[in-house]
Amino acid sequence: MNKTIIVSNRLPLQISIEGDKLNVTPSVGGLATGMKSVHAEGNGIWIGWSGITSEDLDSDLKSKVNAKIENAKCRAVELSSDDIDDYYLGFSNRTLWPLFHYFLEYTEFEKSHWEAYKRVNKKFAEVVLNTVEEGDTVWVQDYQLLLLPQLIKDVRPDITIGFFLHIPFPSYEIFRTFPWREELLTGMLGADLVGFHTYDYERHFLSSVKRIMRLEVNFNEITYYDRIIKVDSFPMGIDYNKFHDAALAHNNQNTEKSELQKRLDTHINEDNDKKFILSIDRLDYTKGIPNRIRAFENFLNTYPEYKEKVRLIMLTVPSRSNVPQYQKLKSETDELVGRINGEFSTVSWTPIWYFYRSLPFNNLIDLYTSSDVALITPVRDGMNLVAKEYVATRTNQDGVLILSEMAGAAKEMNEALLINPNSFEDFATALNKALKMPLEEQNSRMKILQKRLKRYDVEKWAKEFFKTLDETNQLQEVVISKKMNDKEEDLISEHYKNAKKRLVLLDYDGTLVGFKDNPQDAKPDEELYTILDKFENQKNTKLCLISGRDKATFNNWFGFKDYDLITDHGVWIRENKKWIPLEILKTEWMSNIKPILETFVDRTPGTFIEEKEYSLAWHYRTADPELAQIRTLELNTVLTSMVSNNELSVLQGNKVIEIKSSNVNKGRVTSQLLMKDNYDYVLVLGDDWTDEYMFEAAPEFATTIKVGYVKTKAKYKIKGPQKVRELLNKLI
Ligand code: GDG
Repeated sequence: MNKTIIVSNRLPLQISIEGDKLNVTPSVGGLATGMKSVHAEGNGIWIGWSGITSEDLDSDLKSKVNAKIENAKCRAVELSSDDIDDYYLGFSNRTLWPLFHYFLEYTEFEKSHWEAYKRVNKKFAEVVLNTVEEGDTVWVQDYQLLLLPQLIKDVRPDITIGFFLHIPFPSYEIFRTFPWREELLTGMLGADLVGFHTYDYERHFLSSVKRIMRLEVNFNEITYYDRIIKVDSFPMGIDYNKFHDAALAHNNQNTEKSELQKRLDTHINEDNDKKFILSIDRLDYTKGIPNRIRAFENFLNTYPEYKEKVRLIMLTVPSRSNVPQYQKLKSETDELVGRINGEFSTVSWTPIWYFYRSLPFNNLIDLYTSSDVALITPVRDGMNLVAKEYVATRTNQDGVLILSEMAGAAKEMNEALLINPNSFEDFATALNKALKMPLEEQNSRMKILQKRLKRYDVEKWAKEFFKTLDETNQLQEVVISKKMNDKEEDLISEHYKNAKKRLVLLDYDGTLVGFKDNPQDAKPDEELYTILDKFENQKNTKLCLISGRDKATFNNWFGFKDYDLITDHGVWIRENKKWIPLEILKTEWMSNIKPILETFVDRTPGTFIEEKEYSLAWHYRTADPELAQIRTLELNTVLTSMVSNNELSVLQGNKVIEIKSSNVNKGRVTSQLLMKDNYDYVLVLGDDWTDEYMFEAAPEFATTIKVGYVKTKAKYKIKGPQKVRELLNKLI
């Protein structure tokens, strides 16, 4: 039975060792809940680190721990304390975390940490590869494992892989500063579906893929050799019922009141006017804690009538306390709370109640249900589940959520009071508005928020992700339709060998050689000459290179060889070492078109004009891909209106627009060649849109092969120049 393998940095288990007693309890976090049904299904397995380093496990304890882990349908990746220091605390939390949250000043680019990150991702890959079987699906979670998808795909291309990033994906301008950016993107592109919380993260990722990897992106699909990778947003939800039901039980007093609740009640009962404002976060610099405290101070000064009336309850949960920035944040927070409490407190009122600890779930519910306002103001946050949990617990549909625009959650929680966390004014206005908001308005806002959260809960989130992953598989089938398989390759080779008279037509750029930034750099290499020479020496074989390149360049590269050459899309042919024009073409039009192309070059950095004898080409492969997309549309419109007299045509090639006489194309010249002899075997290879003319003109029995996995009239598709060379070698 096919299974789903979930992979995350940590296993969803808490393991504690006391003496010889081993305690293993399931984690209750959002991810663990979301995956519960996926994990429980069939023989689903969760792979991750147990939380105990290998140094702390002797072999006896290790087998006991592993047995418990296996029992919980999990499998452990063993990590040493060095791994944790360098991969987790180092690279994940001192490089990726600050960089992806736009804290460039905190980002360390430490080579040894990067090496550890690669090493540990490989350790995860090993365990996954030992676990995965045909037909399984792997779902990789979060920023600690960005390289894992490709490590799996390399070995098991047949396995479907999903990846979800829980933190923001930064804009290209931030991401480009990262020294190993290409490797990181390559790692992620091993997945068949890459998911983010919001559309903004999705578009930032696509923008980096376009600019750094220079890949074709069509809406939200990336073409990556023979694969299509889908990118989409899936805003993670919470276990709505768990929070809502806990709050109902709490409010109906089905459970005994906690000490904390009793204390809260004392204050609530003191005076109807007294209000609680709540914030809950891990103590992390992304959560905007110091700013929130300062903004609260400003609020009290702006609206002094709230003094002695409102309290800010701040629950900050200890996190990553061995990373220096977190230690600094802790002292800054302590100091700010101390100062403000010192400044405003009276004998009966302390403005900030500050808890630096983690509280049990029932206390969390006490806080959520007792607070009139939730003040969630991160400076950057992938999603923020606390905001959603607060809403879920408001069973009477009262209470107000103030939420930072910088949290992913803000995108789907429009009915909250959204603020810019850097604006003290926004804070003060929103707090005042929240504290004064009529119950009716609170209700109507809460109702809408709750409806959405209930519908799109964490289980739905996981389901939607899997549904899209399934669809990605179907997409894949369309792309790889016509992909040449080994059997077809053998058959082609057999036909070739048995043929009596052969015609071999080969396009050059993108077919025999890969693209270079500058077309003049895509020179033939020794290996290519050898292959072509061998073809030339085959009996009864006519080899012809057919290209849009100009005569001078081809003469320079192949002038001393015997093969036939066709250049300028079919304007010139060289047979028996003699160049003959196939067409007599006008060139007067060039002086009109060139200035137009020049204006496009001036306005589009990275583009240039190639002047050929009979055509003009505007190349844009090194330009900014988004700007190039706009400019190509513009240029096409301008040119089409100018060349409407049918004498000229505009060809859209691979990262090039070419204007040439309508009389010539590779198809016409292919037909002419075919008429010259009685061939019983025709092989045509090309990668570009202009090569489709050749495929069309080729006879029914011809073997036509498209290089690249895009729509084509050819019979087969193959991957790239390397694969072309392998095939040609096989024929000869
Ligand atoms: C990352 C992204 C994204 C907090 N204090 C206590 C406690 N919590 C629970 C909350 C909530 C969770 O921790 C915190 O989740 P967040 O989403 O707010 O934040 P991160 O930990 O930074 O998570 C974030 C998330 O991944 C999911 O994709 O939303 O943007 O940074 O569930 O309830 N739970 C208990 N005691 C506490 O004291 N029991």
